[in-house]
Amino acid sequence: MKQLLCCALLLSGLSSAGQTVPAQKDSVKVQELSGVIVISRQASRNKNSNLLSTLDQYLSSHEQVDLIKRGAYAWELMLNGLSSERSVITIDGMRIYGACTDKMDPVSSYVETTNLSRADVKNGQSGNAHGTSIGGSLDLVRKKSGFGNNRFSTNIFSGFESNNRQRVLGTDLQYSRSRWYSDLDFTIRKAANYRDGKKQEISYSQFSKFNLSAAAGYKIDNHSQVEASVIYDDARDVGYPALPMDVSGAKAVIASLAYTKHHLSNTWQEWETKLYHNKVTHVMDDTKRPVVPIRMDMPGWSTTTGMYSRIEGALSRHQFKLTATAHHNRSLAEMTMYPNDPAEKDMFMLTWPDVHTWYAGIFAEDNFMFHRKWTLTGSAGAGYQQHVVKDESGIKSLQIFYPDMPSVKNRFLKNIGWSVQYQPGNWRFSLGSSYSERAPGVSEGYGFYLFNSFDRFDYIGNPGLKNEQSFSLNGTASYANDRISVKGQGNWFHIRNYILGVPAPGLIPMTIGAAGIKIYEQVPFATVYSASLNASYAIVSGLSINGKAIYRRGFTNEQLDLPMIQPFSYGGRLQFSRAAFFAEASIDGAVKQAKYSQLFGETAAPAYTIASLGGGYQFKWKENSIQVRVGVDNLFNHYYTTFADWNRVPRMGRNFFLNLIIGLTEPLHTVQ
Ligand SMILES: [Cu+2]
Repeated sequence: MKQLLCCALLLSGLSSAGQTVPAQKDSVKVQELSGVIVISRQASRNKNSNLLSTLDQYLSSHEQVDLIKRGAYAWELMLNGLSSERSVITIDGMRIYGACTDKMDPVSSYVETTNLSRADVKNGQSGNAHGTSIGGSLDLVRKKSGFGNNRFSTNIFSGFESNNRQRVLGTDLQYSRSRWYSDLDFTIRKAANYRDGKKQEISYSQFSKFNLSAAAGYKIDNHSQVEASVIYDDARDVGYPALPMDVSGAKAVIASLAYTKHHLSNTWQEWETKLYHNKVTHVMDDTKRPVVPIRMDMPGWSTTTGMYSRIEGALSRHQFKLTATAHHNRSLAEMTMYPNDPAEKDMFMLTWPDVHTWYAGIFAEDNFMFHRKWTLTGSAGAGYQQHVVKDESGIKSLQIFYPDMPSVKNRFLKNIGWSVQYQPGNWRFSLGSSYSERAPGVSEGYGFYLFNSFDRFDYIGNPGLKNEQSFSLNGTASYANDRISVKGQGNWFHIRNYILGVPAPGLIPMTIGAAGIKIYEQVPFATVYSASLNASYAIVSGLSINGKAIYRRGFTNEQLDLPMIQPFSYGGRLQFSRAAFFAEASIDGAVKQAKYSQLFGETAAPAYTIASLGGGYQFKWKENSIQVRVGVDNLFNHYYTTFADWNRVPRMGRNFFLNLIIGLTEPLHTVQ
């Protein structure tokens, strides 16, 4: 044990300093409208029976989250049915831009469940604190052991999944003293190809990943602290069966330094300032594909440096929060084509022509409890954004399409929203509306011949796009008592100047076999709405049943259906727990997709229902424990594909899983 401890201290010394936010700050203070997805394995509110499943699987449990799959790894997160450019995904408030022109590396692919305690979901305009978004925000909140626990603890975990022979191995170490703490964890995952419900092997669905995370905090005095953290994530040999290319390497280094001060005055309670830097490298190629019309290499790089400063306070019946944020990103991606005929020249071009994004913004929110049962929440923000294309040849290439294109584009982005909550007895109602704007993303503005394998078009960015503007409405109604809880939720987005790829006849695509070229244009408006219902009932002590239903719909002003919109989906779960024992049976399914986008190459995703079982037991002695979890997903080996499967690649067939988690805790003497 002592040796382990020394090793932990040594390794955690790699990153100095730290932070004093109370250990697991699960408070949901000014976040009344948000949802929380519990990820920490230690938390009793963790409802996932496969504790060692990927982060994507955890996130998919939330009603507002959809995940687009291009393979078994790095699913693309959508909030409220809106595509990923329309929301902001952060890690502890840090902005990270993916380095892939094909969305193969969402921000969530650079962390591990071991690093995280929870994910905070905010809807629509309320998610504007760390950048402009219209769909909402999802912040992946890291785990911190915090100060003053005076203990050393470690978890050693190992998991296996039968279908793709996924092996998971890792450990986390937590050391907590009154003045400092350190956390260190690493996880290795390695999976082979998976098999679908017809036992067919899905080629190029393998992946392997190594993730290391370290954080340390130092308490300067009773009311201030510093914290440093670093994440290193290295995925290799990642296959994307739904795409024509794979990833030989996706690497990210994410570092931050934060300073927090508490109790500045009776009004101002907490002030946090963080500086961060991250670098993402994405190497995409088709070397593993036996037959291709032309060999291609498509690497991409993204570097982001930024900061935010957030202050929270309370005064009489008000609770408020102010966030100032700024960042700079550089995105560069290139493509080299190697013709099969050696006499022909290689072709090279920039698909992201060294695009620099500067952003600075402020966001303020206030909760006003104007009556015992009534609360009014208001928030507003503004941001300034500049896009600069630095590469001369990149500008010249885009000027073929836009002769007057300037290399610099400035935008001013605004948002405002309010909501009112009413809580009579066991009931709770909320109603709100908001307005927000977003700037086009790097691909939408400056992408150059980006092949989309769903509709088989090459996409060209449009630097002259206007800001998208969203008007939204949201409402919830819920009831909870000791045995029953029911929650209904709905939201509606009316998005003006909606950005969409529109075919440009007459232009010739670059990709061999492509159907044509699409240019990002704006349609007058699009409408997207969602509704969900969640209910649970405690039958007897320890036995409960839970059900959920979700529906979304999205269409343009011409009534053209938007792509990747979830059809009516449902789920049911029967759970039993007594002392250290736990078991559950569940079903998940969807009806046949009736609304889909033929223009995007979609076909109707068929109906499906799958069943799963899970169970576990936790042995405890003193403060130590051994946790065993077993289960089977897709019990009846059903062959299925959903609306979120890129090119309708079938999902995994029957899959058994086994988790073994050993937790050891050593109390430390209180002497410093
Ligand atoms: Cu890629």
